[in-house]
Amino acid sequence: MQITKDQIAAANGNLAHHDANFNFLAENLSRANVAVDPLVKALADFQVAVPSWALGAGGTRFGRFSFHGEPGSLEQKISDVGILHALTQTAGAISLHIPWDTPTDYTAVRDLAAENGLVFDAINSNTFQDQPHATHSYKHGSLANTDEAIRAQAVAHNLEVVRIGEQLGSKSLTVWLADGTSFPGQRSFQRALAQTEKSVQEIYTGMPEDWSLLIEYKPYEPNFYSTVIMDWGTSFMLANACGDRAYTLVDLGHHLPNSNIEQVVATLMAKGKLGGFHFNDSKYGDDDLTVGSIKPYALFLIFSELVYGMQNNPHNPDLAWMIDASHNIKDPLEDLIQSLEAIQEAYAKALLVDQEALAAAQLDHDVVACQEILQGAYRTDVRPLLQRARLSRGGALHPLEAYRKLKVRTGLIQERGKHTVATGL
Ligand SMILES: [Mn+2]
Repeated sequence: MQITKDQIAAANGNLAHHDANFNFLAENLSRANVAVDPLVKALADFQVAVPSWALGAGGTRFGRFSFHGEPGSLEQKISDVGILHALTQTAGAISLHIPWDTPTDYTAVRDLAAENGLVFDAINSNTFQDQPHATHSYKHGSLANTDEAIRAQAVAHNLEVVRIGEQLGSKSLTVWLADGTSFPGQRSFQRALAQTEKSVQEIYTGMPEDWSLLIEYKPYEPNFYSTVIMDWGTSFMLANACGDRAYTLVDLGHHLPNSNIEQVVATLMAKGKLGGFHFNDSKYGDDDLTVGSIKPYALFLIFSELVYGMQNNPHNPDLAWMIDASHNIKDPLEDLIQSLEAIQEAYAKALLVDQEALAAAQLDHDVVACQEILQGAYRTDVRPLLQRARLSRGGALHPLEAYRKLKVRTGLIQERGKHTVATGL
């Protein structure tokens, strides 16, 4: 199923109301000396990857509830991202997980992505579960395993993922390592770290020279006593041990409660080592909830540091942006539309922060003014800017409304039937 620009234009209807809202905001912003056109362009250019695993029903360790029209193949997942991109014009990339979504026909997959205006972003390996026909089990770890043969198998898998990514035009590999322990004394922290460092170095050395390695961290889960790559510092250290094209990847849900993620972002960008970013939201842990659904102000503060870094740290690479969320109750496409909107909203508000005034207030030790500057930007209703950016690319004025008006889910159910899909999750 594909959505055409004509269908979207029809769903948009009369734009007079939007024009009035946009002009009102533009007038207010220009009074504050903010140029509106560059803002709209920055928003229109901002693209976030959707991972192949976000299109199906996720689940918890208690169960998984399938839904009608759920994509069963990689091709159907690409087509779902195509629908998202057609409506929002901000989901122009897909991030594959191997082996869950290993292509069988590369030409067909590449063509289908191109047809939908999508590129392949960072590709993800999986050594957190055993693969069919694998010689060794990862029950006691993969890249950090005490057994050299098991580590070698995990390194070889990562390099195989790189080979797959090369055929699709990906340029980076994301490694998230589940290795860790659930009980004190189970393993030597120092040996596990040393073995992990050696393994990631082997992966890094085996990658093509124009590829980047993104190292993700997470404090706990699936192991509950220790995780080998538990925090940004460990990831940063491992990236440095690999080389210039190895970076830290920040996942919003991979922090202990109340961590100052905006400061983590600032520190990494100052050192040119922030390579990737995973969006989601959480109340307690790695909840993988809709972006901006719980802590939108924290998201804005994080985005403010991202924008500051993008403007002031030219040695930091372009980031691989991705939504890393799971959908247990909502229609994943509707949830992803909400997430994309929240990301764009936080980005737009961060772009509105008057960096010069903020720097001056900081130098004056005017704490109150600093807060006013940030909150002034945060309180601005930027939605007309987002709408204008989408419209400039042929997207929907109101993506969620258009999705429902065009009866997308009904169309997908008609196309795919009411079957239940089993996934690796
Ligand atoms: Mn992640």
